[in-house]
This record gives sequence, structure tokens and C-alpha cells, in this order.
Amino acid sequence: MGLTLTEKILKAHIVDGEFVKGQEIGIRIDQTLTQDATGTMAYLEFEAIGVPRVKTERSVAYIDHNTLQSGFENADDHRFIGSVAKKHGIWFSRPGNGICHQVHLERFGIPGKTLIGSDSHTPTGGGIGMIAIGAGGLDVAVAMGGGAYYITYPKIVKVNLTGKLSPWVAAKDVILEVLRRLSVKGGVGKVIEYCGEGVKTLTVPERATITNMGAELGATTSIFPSDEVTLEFLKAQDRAEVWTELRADDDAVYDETVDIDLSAIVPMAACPHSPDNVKTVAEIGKLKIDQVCIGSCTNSSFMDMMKVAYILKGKTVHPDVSLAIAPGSKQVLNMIAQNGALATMIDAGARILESACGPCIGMGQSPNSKGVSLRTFNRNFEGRSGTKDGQIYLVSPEMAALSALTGYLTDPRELGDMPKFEMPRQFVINDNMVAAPAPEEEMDKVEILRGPNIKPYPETAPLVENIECPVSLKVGDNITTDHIMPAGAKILPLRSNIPAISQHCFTVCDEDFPRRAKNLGKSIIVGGVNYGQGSSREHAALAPLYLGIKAVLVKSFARIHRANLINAGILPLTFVNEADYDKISQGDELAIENVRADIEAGKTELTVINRTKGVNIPVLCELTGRTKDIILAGGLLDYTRESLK
Ligand code: MIC
Ligand code: SF4
Repeated sequence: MGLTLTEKILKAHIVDGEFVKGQEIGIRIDQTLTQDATGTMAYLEFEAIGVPRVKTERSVAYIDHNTLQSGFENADDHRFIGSVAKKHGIWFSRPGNGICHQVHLERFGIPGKTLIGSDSHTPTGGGIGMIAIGAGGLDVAVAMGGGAYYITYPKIVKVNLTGKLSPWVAAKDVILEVLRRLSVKGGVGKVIEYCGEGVKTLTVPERATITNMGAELGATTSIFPSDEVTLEFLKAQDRAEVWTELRADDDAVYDETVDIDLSAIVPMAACPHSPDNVKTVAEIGKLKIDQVCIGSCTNSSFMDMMKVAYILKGKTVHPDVSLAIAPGSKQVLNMIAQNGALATMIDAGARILESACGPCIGMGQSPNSKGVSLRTFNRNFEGRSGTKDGQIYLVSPEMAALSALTGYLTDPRELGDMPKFEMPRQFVINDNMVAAPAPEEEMDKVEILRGPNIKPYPETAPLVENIECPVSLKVGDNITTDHIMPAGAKILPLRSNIPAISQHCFTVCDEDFPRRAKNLGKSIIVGGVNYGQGSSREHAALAPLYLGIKAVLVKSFARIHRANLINAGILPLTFVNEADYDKISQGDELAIENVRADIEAGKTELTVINRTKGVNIPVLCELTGRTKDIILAGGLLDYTRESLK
């Protein structure tokens, strides 16, 4: 029986466990990446683990999220990360060099290698045939220390691409179509593998747009084969030597197949407030817009920028629209500066932003009240833009650029004939904004530079014998990490300071939650399906930990967030019967008796006693040998410190 591409790479990296679907496996990690918003915590954790130099083949620390620097905090974090990187063998991509996923694809990714990153869009690397997975900062710290990374052996979904995209229909529309079909929870526990004749019609940046936004499916990752197109891209990046051909065997067996005819896809938009709320332009109708933002790790490549410049050439942005453009990397910005495309954008009235995440994570460019904003990004969760009632639509760069001119959501096919946009045969290469680590013999001389905003990891404690506490919060379905731990310009600077950032935990849903939880001392959160979807930010677990949350009981979890809860020593529980969700109200007193003994004994079904309502509720606590030990120890940090010794 032949193998899928995913199986081939996983088999070459497995260090623990068996290839049985649904079971936990440990894989060796070749590369890691961090970004600054999750990076300070990840490096504090790495320091706490106590390994002097990273054991990976390549680890890169990027500064791309918190680049606003409205106070000292961001700059202090940058300095801290830069010094840790220098000391411990990590490459440091300085602010201005670009968005981590874009730069990693251009300069560091290698087909067939494994990559984990403390950012949920790490699967961008799947665009060149990597197994690239988003993870919590602590998992990345462990991998840098030489530890394995654990995933549930995934189901593998074949997306069979046929045909060719029509003019002005984009890779963004392909992933929107996949989201429309599978939904934001359709990928949980799965790897999405793209195959078929249609693959070779897509350039590497187009493939990367698709694997990037595969994160919104809840998938473990997404991957494309490494073929001639990949080789051409790597050649143009002066990296042909890292190429290997990789594809699934012809007789590979998949768990599911999805057929997509590229020629049948039409331009679409994900409507507020979910990436799977996908509609065609015709279905949405004439929608007047206030803002357009082009950029983010999904759509900020050189090719994207060239298409945008072509559409804007000789035109002026509509008087009611503000257009912001953030090219994805220094390489992209430099190339469009050199070839005149940047001047075209400026001429049309675009507001040019630095190569960073920027508006995607609410770092500036929040829309006006009730403002309709078209964005080429990957997430449109409520409030993420920084404007609570902002109406965010996720679209392709082509649709964004044309709509910025017309003032309303416009189908880019109205542009008529499309010229051929050629991939460059040679990118402009200058890695002068990537600082190399100090040589091993000099690392002791490197001083770690800590600012006053950098506070230590919150206190943890081994799992208690009995959990007895009230429900401090009850929430509904599809709670995102942007609900649990909001980002944006005001809150992101606090990422290195858990006590301070905790004051914003869940305030999108309930302003009083942080104060209430802290006053209760210990408590439980109850939620619905797909709890914790979205980002990899472990702050969505560390803030609850700091606020005394002992367990989270929900209908189902998103993958990375569940792992982050376990890493923080918070018990992840799911209802055996989803209907029991209705048997608990906020404020109810709950108890889980003998929880430690039961988990030690390997019991997976526990009983939650609702003392207020006088009912017993069966719940699942599915922990493997390793995650069981982590929970018993009070989190991954203590567990790892011991096991790496
Ligand atoms: C995001 O897109 O939500 C982020 C900001 O990049 C996060 C990471 C973070 O919260 O720092 C992610 O995707 O993991
Ligand atoms: Fe940055 Fe947005 Fe990409 Fe997250 S999704 S890494 S915030 S550009």
C-alpha cells in the first residue's frame, strides 16, 4: 500500500508512538520559528528548561507582530528576544524584515522537513512541502531543547485539484471554497493534502496562501507536493540545493477525498464574523465599503503585490475608502520599490505600512464604527480589527484592490482580460536583517537584556486530589482565542506580563470576568463546540491559569488550544452528552472528586457533580500517558525540566 506525502514525512521523523490513527505520536522537529507576541514567553520557557543551545537544525525568531512600539514594552521585548537568540543559537529576523511565515517560506523553509512555530499560521510552510505545524510557545521551547513534538496521528484528507483558475480568480478563493465546504471545525485532527493535476498550475505563493489559511479549518496542517514549481521558486531564492522532489505514492490511501475543479471556482468573500461564512459576490450584493487592507501572511507575496499594482495603475482610491497595503517582507517591499510597483500604489493613494502583521492583529488601522473593511487576511473574528462593531470581509488581493477603486465589493472578473503575471526568475536577496547567533565559544559573553515588562511564567502546582469550585464563566460555541485573550494595540504589549494581560481575559464576552475569577480564587469555565479556535497564543491558557481556572469543560476543543491548556496544567474536559451543557449555569458549584487518583489510574470518564443543581454529569478527560503525566505534574514546564535532565 502506498503512502501519502504526510505519512512519508511523519514516518521519517517519528520518535515515539505507533502509526495508528487517533493515537499520539512524537516527531522530531528540524526547524522552529517564533514571533514576538508569543516569543518572549517561549524564550522565557526555553530559559527555564535550561538547555544552553538549540538542538534543531534551524530556529528563527521573528519580530513582526508587536512593531507599533507605542511604549517601551515592544522594544524591550525585541531586545530581549534578540539577545536570547544570539546566546542560544537562534537566527534573529529583525523588525522590518517581514512577517514570519512569508520570510520563512522565502529564506528558510525546506521541503520534507518538519517545522513547528509558535503561531497558528506556521502551516504556510506546507506550500513548499514541509510538515509545518502551529503550536504553543512551550511546545516550541521544548522542541528547541531537542524534545519531540506530539500530535494525534491525523486523518489525511486528499484535496484533488483539477482544472485551472479562471482569470482574476485567486488562490484565496480556493481556500475560501474549502472553508465553505468543510467549516472552521472541519479540519480538526486532519492534515489536508493537496494533489491532482491542478497543483502544477499554482505557484508557490499561491500554494502558501492555501496552506496558510488551512489553519482556519482547525487542521493540524496542510501540505502541497514539492515539484518543479517548488524547484523554480527555490532557485529564484538561490536555494535550489535544498530542493527534493516529494509527492504521495499513486496508490496512497486517504481517509477522505474532496474534489475541487479550479476552473469552477468564482471570487468569494468570508463574511463577518467567521472565515467559513463564505459567499459569492453575487450572493452578498452591492456592499459599500469604508476600508481595504492588503497584506498579512496569507496574501502579501510579490505576486500578490504585482497584481494589486496592476489594478491600481493610473487610478485613484475611491474618496470614501481608505486603502492600506503592507507588503509581506523586506524582499517583497524592496522588489516592488525597485520595479516601480510601489510608486504605482502610492500614486493611487494607498497608505503604505511596514512589512509586519499590522492591521491583521489590530495593531493599527482599525476601521471606523460599523465600518465595512475588506481584508486579504485570514481571520475576521468579532472585534479582532480593534473595532468591536467593524464588519470584516476576507477577500483576495485582486478583489480588494478593485473594490478600493470602486468603493463597493466588486467582482475582479469585471477587469476583463488578465495579463500573464510571471513569477520572478530571481528574487532580490539580501539577508542583512537576519542576525546570526553568536558562535558557541562566545555565547557565554552574551548578556540577556530584560525590560521591566517581562514577568516570569505564572506559578503552577501539581494536580490536586479534588476539584471543588464554581463556574466563573459560561460561553457558547466557536469561542476563539481572540475572545479568550484579545490582542490589538492596547493589549499586545502586555504579552510578556501575564498578571497584566490577564486583566483583559475574556473581556470581549464579559468585562467583569477577570475580577470575578481572581476573587473566586479557583473556578471552572464551561463552553460549547470548537472552544479555543484560532491562534496558537498560549496566553489564552496562561491568563486563565493565573486567574485560577482549574478546568475547562466544553462540547469540543480546537487542537492547539487544548494542547496549551494541558501544557498549562489546566484540565481539558468534554461532555459525554452535549445536552448536559444545559445542566450547568454560570455560578453553579461543581466538584470532581478524587480527580488526581482517577487520572493517575488512567480513567478517562470522570463525573462532574453539580452541587447547585444536584445532578451528576459524565465528562471525558482523554489523556495519553504523556499528557496524563503533564497534567499530574502541573504543566509541561515542570514535566520537561525533569525529563530533559
Ligand atoms: C493570529 O493571527 O491570531 C496571531 C496573532 O498570529 C496568533 C499568534 C498570537 O496570538 O500571537 C496565531 O495565529 O497563532
Ligand atoms: Fe500575523 Fe495576521 Fe499572519 Fe497572525 S494571521 S501571523 S497576525 S499576519
